[in-house]
Amino acid sequence: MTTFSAISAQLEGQAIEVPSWAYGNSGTRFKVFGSAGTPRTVEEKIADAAQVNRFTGLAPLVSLHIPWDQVDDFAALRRYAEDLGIGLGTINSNTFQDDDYKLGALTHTDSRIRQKAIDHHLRCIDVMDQTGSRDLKIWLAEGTNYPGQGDMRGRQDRLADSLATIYAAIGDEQRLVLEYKFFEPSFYHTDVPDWGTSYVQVAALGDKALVCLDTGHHAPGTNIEFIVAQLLRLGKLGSFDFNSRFYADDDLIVGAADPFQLFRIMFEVIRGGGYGPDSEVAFMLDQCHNIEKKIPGQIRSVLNVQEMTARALLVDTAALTKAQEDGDVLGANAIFMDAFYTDVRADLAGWREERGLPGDPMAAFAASGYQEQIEADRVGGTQASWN
Ligand code: PSV
Ligand code: MN
Repeated sequence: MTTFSAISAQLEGQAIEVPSWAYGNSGTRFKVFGSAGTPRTVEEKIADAAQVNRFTGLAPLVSLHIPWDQVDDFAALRRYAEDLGIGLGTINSNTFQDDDYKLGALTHTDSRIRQKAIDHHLRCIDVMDQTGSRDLKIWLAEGTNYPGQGDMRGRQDRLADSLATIYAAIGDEQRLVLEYKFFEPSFYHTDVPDWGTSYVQVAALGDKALVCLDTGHHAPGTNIEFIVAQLLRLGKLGSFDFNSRFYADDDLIVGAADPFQLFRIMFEVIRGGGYGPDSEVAFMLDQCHNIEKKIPGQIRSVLNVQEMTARALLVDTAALTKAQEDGDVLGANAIFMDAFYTDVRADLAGWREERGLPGDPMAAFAASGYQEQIEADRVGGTQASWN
């Protein structure tokens, strides 16, 4: 099997973008719990995100959601983030919390509402120009609840028209990534339910339009790594929203529910050229920390991605290819599993220490006093939340 020292250089430069909303309060439809130290402002969210990078060296960008993270001066917000050693990343549009969009936004039959949703995306592109963000991420909560409620075909056509108008405003260095989700909040049909629909829509737009794969947005049992392989093969994998799930869109810590799935995904990412300095695939977290502390939750998450990346890099691909070509079914499987079962935690701790990072970022954050400080300082105001 490949050794850790043979792959350690490939861990250099790994970047996992963190979502601003992970630091705010979140919950289920039953309850959103408040917690001490939760940010009240966008700046406080960014300050918390900077801690994740400080202790891991893995999270140089924080992604914003508009309007959750609306501020008057995005250029100033960018400077604020840069002073803390991080940048502003993907801009997420939000067309799921306005009464006008109850029956659709980019797909609505009413051209006034469609235009309002398009204008929101154009404003997001203005924000990107100020923040220096590369990606506009679009997730649409659109669809229908009852058979016959809407014209599914007409909605697809209106979606294509609306996306084309938005795409025309995307700058040369910018990209549009279209996320899919198989259900929720619409339950009969969703307008962008799967990677195929996202692919069809972005392929019609052009090279700067790509698919965003949220790991939580698939039916149980879906072979997500196959989708990764296919999208990379087509040159259309733009970005990931990483999280993990037991049932549906649980938004739990990536790698927590099924680390083997994360390993398999990272193996296909590497296999397909989606990892490393020559790849433009963006790796982002899309998570909520409903009951655990949020900054340690994010630190744990980026470490899980790094750990499964290291294990995926350990696969002896030459031996694997030979076993596959020889028809050695169990031999090939054993080569794959050997890498997955390799404990790389001590090696990664040493790798971090060599780079001036704490060997155990979770422990170092806990010892830093930052959590106690924000819990003492952030009294009063309104805690950030998803509504
Ligand atoms: C929708 O479930 C989603 O995955 C989209 O990425 C949103 O931007 C995010 O969650 C936050 O609501
Ligand atoms: Mn997502």
